[in-house]
Amino acid sequence: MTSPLQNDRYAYNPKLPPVLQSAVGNITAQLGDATEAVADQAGLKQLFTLTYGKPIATFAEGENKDAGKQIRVGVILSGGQAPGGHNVIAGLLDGIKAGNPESGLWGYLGGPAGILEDSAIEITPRFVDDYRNTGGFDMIGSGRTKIETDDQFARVLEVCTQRTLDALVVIGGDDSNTNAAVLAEYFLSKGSEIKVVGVPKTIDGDLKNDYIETSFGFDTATKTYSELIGNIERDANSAKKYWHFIKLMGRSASHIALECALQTHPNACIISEEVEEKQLTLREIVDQLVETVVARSENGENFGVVLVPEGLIEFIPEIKALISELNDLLAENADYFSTLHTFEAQSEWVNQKLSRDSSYAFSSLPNEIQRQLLMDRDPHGNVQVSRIETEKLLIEMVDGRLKEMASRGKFSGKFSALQHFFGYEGRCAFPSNFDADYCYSLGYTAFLLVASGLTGYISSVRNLARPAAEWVAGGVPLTMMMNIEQRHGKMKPVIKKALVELHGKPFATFSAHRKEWAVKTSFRYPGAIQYYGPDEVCNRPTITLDLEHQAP
Ligand code: FBP
Repeated sequence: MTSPLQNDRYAYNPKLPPVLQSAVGNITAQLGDATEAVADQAGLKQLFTLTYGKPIATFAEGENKDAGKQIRVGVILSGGQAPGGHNVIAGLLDGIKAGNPESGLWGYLGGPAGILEDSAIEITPRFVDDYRNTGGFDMIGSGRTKIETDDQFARVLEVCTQRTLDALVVIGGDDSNTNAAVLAEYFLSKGSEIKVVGVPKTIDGDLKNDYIETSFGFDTATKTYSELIGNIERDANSAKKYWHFIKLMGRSASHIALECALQTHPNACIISEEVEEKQLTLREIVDQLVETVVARSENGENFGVVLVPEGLIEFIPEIKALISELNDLLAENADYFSTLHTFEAQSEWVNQKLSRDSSYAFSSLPNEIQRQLLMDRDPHGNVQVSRIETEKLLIEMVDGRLKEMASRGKFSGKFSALQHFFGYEGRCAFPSNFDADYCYSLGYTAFLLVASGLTGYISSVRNLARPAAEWVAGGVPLTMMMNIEQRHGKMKPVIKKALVELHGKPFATFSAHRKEWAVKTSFRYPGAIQYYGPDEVCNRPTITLDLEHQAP
């Protein structure tokens, strides 16, 4: 049973960059100069002998003789859900069919694992119509299986060859697009002509650079969280009795928390990148929060809102060192650790094995957080930060400090705190008009990259802070976005994660206002995402995008 909004959104026509409105046979890729990777150029050149240094592609009007060829394309959704994924597939399919109605698209089920298992369905226009402009990845599902061994690469090539695919489109974040780059190189090295094209997805917003201005899903997710935060702020300002500590998704970068802070003007928002830069200890972070609570209480305001990025815990120096030691320890001793059945036995063993500093840091954490740090790792051996209740940890520590101050007569206010975690609430929302338009354009562009014979590229739609009528479509060679980093003890080529730039305009804007927002109630209420109505209400990009790309 579909909802009225769902029915209405099926009929929404995404706005496209002007060049994509021409017939596909009249859209050609203009290629620029050879490119270089953002760092470690020599090493990357050796690893990607066939795909390194390709030029940036920009689509313009001009004859494309190959656009009408009959082709077969495979597509996967990889990693966490992000609003607009269905529209990428819709745009891709519509492009493919505009090229040649006999061409076909196959969706691998459940993410990268679907390719390894060769589990796919044909995506037809009739099938896609039930998903246009709606959230979720349920059309074909997603997953976090990583394709990284030689056997897996060989298997992917085997499956794609057996299905006689001409191209594979990987919709994912930095890790998945790194995989796409490696696959493109691998296919060529094996003499295969199957093209690999990536699409930038992640609500976290950390897959971006000059050519990928934002990853899709960030717009809708942050607008959804900002609506919820604004509602909570209004409740806090009405009841005047609670402090709300709100953790926001974003496993590494704090872009989501920063954007939500710019939208809602909370009393505090911790930015992990700043914590790392200034090497702030947990104690210092708590001190800053305590200062804000005390200052507001002196104004008679025993309420407020604090935003906490999900990844914070890994940026606090002493906890970062602790987590890294724990990850290695648990990976190296997985079998033995699994024989320890009680938390007491586990923590005793861990405490003996950790370095002195890390053992101290571990012991100073509340039991519940210790337990969460010892929980199951993700498939890559990392602690699952979204399951660590950092917001609760901060509440407990702030509460402890205030009680201690109260006992010395230094605090006479009240501190009653509630915790929230906003993550899954925003990942499958109906895409905003921005994400609906952007994603459809990204999918259509992915087809054009394939139809232009390009491989090892990521679909790119630029000039996004301007109306869609001024957007520019093209492709960026994936190797250009890579560097070499140490991952699990090995040096690996990876796409560089874009963390919050402390010299960038979004952070500078926040930083210029945060002192005032801390003490004076300055809440801003963004309200729900609007799909119909005036442009400034329905088609505004995020403040982050606006600030990063507005004219100097
Ligand atoms: P991606 O990086 O795959 O886009 O996922 C991001 C994210 O939403 C993070 O913000 C969060 O930490 C994580 O997914 C949660 O993962 P899971 O869906 O596996 O619980």
